[in-house]
Amino acid sequence: MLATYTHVTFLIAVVFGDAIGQLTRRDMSTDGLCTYTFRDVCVSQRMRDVTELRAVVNSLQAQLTLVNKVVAAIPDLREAMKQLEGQIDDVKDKAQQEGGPDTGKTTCGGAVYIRWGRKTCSGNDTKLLYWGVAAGSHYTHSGGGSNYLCMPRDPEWGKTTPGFQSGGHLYGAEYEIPSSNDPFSKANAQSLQDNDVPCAVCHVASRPTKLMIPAKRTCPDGWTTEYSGYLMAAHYTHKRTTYVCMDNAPEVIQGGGMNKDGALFYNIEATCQGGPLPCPNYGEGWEITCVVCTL
Ligand SMILES: [Ca+2]
Ligand SMILES: [Ca+2]
Repeated sequence: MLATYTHVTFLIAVVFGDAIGQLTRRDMSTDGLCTYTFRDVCVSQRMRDVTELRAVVNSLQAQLTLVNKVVAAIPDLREAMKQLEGQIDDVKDKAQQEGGPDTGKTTCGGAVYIRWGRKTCSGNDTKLLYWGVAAGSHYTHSGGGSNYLCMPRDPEWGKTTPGFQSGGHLYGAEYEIPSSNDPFSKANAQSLQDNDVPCAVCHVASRPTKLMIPAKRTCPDGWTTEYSGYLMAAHYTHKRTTYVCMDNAPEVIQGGGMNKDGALFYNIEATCQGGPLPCPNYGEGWEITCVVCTL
C-alpha cells in the first residue's frame, strides 16, 4: 500500500508539479502511515486511498487533455472568427445598400448588353438604360470603327467644329434584309429593308455574366435567355464589322425607311465551302441564329 501511495504521489508530482497543488510527503504518523500536504491542507492517509488519488489524477488528466485540445484548436478558431467577421461585414454592406437612401443610381454589378433591333428590354430584373439608333462606319469605308454603336437620341456635346476636318465618320445603320430573304418575325414590323435600326441598352443587375451564342436559340441549363434572333454583320464584299445578335422580331425607327446606305446590317449565312463548319449540321446558305444569355 505504501509503495503504491509513494508511486502515485511521485507520479502526480512529476506530471503536474507545483501547478497542481504542491503535493508532498509531510510526515510519518505513529501508525506508520503517511500524512500529506495538499495545498496547505493536511490530509490524513486514511482519507486518501488509492482509488481517490487515481480519480484525481484521471480527472486532472482529462482536464489537461481538454485544455490541450482547446489550445490546439485556437488557430482554427481564430480563422473561423476572421471568416465570421468578414461575413458580418458583407451582410452589413448589403443591408446598407438595400436599406440606404434611394440615390436614383442603379445597383452595382450585373451585366449590360445591347438588344439590337428593339427599343425595350426583356427578361426579369432587366432595366432599360436607354434606347437609341444603331450606327457604324460607312459600308464602303476602310477606316473608322468596326463595331456597331447604339447612339443615344439626345446626345451631349463637348467642343464642336462644324464641317469635316480629318477624322472617322459615323453613319446611321439600316437593315439590308430583302423580303425574299427575311427570316425575322413580323410581329413589330412588316418590312425591314432599308429601315433604320433601333437598339436598347439593357442592364440586368442580378445576373452578372453575359454570353452571346451564335447558331443557338436556347441558353445552357441554368442560364436566362435575354433574347434570341439572327446573327448580323457586314456584307461579305463590304468592309468588315463585328457580329451582333439582331432580335427575332425587329422594330424600325419611325420615318427611317429611306434607302441611305450608311452602315448596314446583313444576315450571315453559313457555308460549307472552304472551312470546317460541321456540316450537315450547318446548311449551305442558312441564316445563322443567335441567342443572348445571362447567368
Ligand atoms: Ca439600303
Ligand atoms: Ca440564305
